[in-house]
Amino acid sequence: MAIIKDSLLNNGINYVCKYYFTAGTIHVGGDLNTEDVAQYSFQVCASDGNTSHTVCANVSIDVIDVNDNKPRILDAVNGEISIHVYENNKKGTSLINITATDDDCRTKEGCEISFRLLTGNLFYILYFMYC
Ligand SMILES: [Ca+2]
Ligand SMILES: [Ca+2]
Repeated sequence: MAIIKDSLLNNGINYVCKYYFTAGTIHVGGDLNTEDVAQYSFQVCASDGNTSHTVCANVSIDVIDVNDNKPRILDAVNGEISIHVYENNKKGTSLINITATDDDCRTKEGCEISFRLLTGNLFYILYFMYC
């Protein structure tokens, strides 16, 4: 707490006013990443200078997730998936399930990852998966 004394002249009477700073602002002091730490808890205490005049409050800060990570395809090795299939497989034969995950999906329900083929028209993907 800091006290600033100031003089005011009001109708010829000189007043000495004291301004008491009674607020403190909590700021972010580092990088926040909900994938690492989703909640912080600590105490903030206020004191008037007398050691027996201290009051504290528990502070809880929830870090809200944002979609800041790319999904990862778990079946890929160095970005590639290689499979071998027989030539006589019929149309509609399932070849491989591709599994992906996303670090943003750790705490969210309903986080979905969609799949699509960027090239070719011989193969197709039937559905997308939820993580
Ligand atoms: Ca993501
Ligand atoms: Ca995130």
